[in-house]
Formats: sequence, C-alpha cells, structure tokens
Amino acid sequence: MAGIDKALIVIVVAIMAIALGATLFMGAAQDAGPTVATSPTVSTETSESETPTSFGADLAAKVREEAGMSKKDTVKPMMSGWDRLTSDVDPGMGHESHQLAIILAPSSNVYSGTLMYDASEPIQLVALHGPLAEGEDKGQAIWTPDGETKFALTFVNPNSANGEWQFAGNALAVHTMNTEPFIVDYKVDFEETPMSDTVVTGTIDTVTDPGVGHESHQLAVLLAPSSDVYSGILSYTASEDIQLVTLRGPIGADEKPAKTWTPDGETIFELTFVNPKNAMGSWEFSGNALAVHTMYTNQATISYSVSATVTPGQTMEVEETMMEETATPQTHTVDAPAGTSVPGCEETNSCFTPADIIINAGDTVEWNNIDTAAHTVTSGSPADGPSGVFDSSLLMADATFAFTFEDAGEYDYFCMVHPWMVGSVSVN
Ligand SMILES: [Cu+2]
Repeated sequence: MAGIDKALIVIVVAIMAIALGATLFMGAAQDAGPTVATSPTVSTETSESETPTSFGADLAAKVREEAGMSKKDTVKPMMSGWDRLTSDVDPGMGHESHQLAIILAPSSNVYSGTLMYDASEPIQLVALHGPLAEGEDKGQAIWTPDGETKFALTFVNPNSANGEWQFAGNALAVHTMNTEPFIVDYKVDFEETPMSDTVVTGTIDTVTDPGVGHESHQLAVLLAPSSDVYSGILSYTASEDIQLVTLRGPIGADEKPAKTWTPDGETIFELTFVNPKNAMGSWEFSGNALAVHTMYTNQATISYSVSATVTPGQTMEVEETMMEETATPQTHTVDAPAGTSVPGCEETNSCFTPADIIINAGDTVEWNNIDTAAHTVTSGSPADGPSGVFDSSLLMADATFAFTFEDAGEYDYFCMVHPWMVGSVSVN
C-alpha cells in the first residue's frame, strides 16, 4: 500500500514539476530572446529520491541558471568578448593559503601581450619564467607546484581590482593572498611564440659592465647590440633591484646625447636608463640593444621573458615618452642609518642607504640622519677631501639635508666625522 502511494506521489510531483518548469521556461524564454536555443530541455529526469519541496526549488534554480541568471551574473554583468574565471587554492608550494587563477597555462613557448582584468577584489599579476635549470634559482622569487619544477616569478601588485598589464612569460596567472576564492573577468590579447633570438625565456648572471666608466657596475645583456631595432615586452625578476637599459646607436659623431655608453671608447650608443627601484616587473621597450644593470660590484641573477619584434636596419629615434619619463624632477631619499658612527657598515656598503643612487639631472637627493650620532654629507672622498660641490655641515639626529643636482656626473661623498661612511650619486 505504501508502495502505491509513493508511486502516485512521484507521478503527481513529476506533472507539477513539468508544469512549473514549463512556466518558468516560457518566462525565461520571453526575456532571453535569442538565447532560447541555449536553454534547452527542462530537466525531466525525475529523480525518485528527491523530496517534492527541494525538487521544485532545484528545478527553478536550474531554469534560472540556464536562462543566464546565475548568482554570479546578477553580481556583475560580463563584458562581451571577455572570459570569467573563479580562483582556486594556489597549487604552488608555500602558497597553500593563497588563491590563484591560471589564465595561460605553463608552456615552453613564450606568451606576450596585454591582459585586461576586472576582479571581485584587488589581485596580483603573475608571469612565470622557466622551467629553470638546476641551480638557476638564485635569490629570486620562485613558484613550484611540486618542489622540483621551478619557475621564476614576476609578481606585480597593482593594489587594484582592475587594470591592464603588458606581460611576457611562459605562463600567466592572477593571485590573491586570501583564502576566499575571487572571480576575475579578463581579456587577454597575446601571441604565443616559440623561443628564438628575440623571443627568449632565460636566467642570466650579470658581469662587470664593459662600458667605459662603468667598471664598478654589473650588466647583463638580454638582446645584443644590433643595427636592427628591437621593440617588445620584458618581464623580469632579479636577485636585487635592477635598472633597465636600452641602447640606441651606434650614433654619429655629431650627436651629443646626455647619456652615452661605449664598450671601446669609439662605438658610441645613446643610453636610455629606467630605474624602477624594483627587483621585478614588466617593461615595454624599444632600442638597438636591451640590458639590465646594477650599480653594485656583486653579481646579480635575473630570470626574464622577453618578446621582441625586429625592424631591420635602422637606428631608432628616441621616443618622446621615454624622454618625458626622465624629465620630471624627483626627490630621492638616502638615510644615514643607526649605528654608522662605528665602523662595520662599510663592509656591506650600507653606511648610507642606498649608498649608491642613480638620478636624473634636476633631481634632488634628501639625506636623513636617522642615527643618534651627528654626521655630515660632504661631496668628495676621505682620501681627497671635500670637493666643494655640497656640504651639509654637521647634521644632528633626525636632521635632513637636501641638494639638487643640476649637472650630470658622478658625485662621491663622505662623512667628515666618520670617514668610512661613503656614498655616491650618479646623475644622468
Ligand atoms: Cu658620520
């Protein structure tokens, strides 16, 4: 008897469900117009184990969803031509509490292009370079899914939920440091190119800069000087802060650009120098050569992806945007750190921080004495004495001294009280 009742209920429920489903379906179909074809068969596979109440609710939800009215869509409509991803737990070791959405999966080819993104919360942008060969992961940010396959990681934190990013790399992802999933809408215009002379992923160590007058600096050439013009995107991660360099040339003898670089004193290139003060990032560049540079004597390691196109046989014109970038005067801060009144800081070149700084003509350097002892900032060197360009006189604790550098050149300075305290300002 119970069996008959149950069968009867199932049939009645099925009829009600079909009627309800059809009603909702018709409503949805009227609203949805041309998408009718994508909201097909209302589910009639009546699962016998379902209770009547949840069955109707589920069906209504299903119809809503198939009519394109899912919960996510009501949060934010998606722009046409864009895709949507929901993040998952970051599979990278040590990132288990983070969320990751992979937009372009790891490949041996190099992706380059523009990512436009609009996420449900601020996200970080990630490009991977690699996989790295054994021993290449020196002092850089690394991402590994298994502890063995290692990628160098370019990690950009725009502090924003939406924006645009020019990237190059063997994979592209977005990331948060939260445990809750996020939703990202995105559009990526990219090329996927096999490795070549101009499309490269690699890891490289710097060597002593062969440029005349740069012998105390370190350089790594990514695209060697050429009569052709390269233009493209570099994404990089380094073991320390680096500067980005393009060369234009060789230039004619009558040209007198503000900044030049020459390997031999005869072949002269114009130098464009960008100091992002960052060990990782992306850069859209154009020039006859591409390199990265540090002001330090110790070797740096850089992992990078670069994707360039080549325009044969012409010396590029200087881009005005690059000139503008270097034209706005800036103020740079250097500290005299605590504890510098006793020797020791000179061993790590940290008696001023940063001890060596690169600025543009017109920029100002402001020195802060954050030590408890008094110091001076005096142009010149302990060996040769004051050069007379600038002198703070005695700077007490918490005092500051500023000097604006109008002329290009190399300016050494020291503390007259503590002659082990030396620093330099390089003005482009
Ligand atoms: Cu001092």
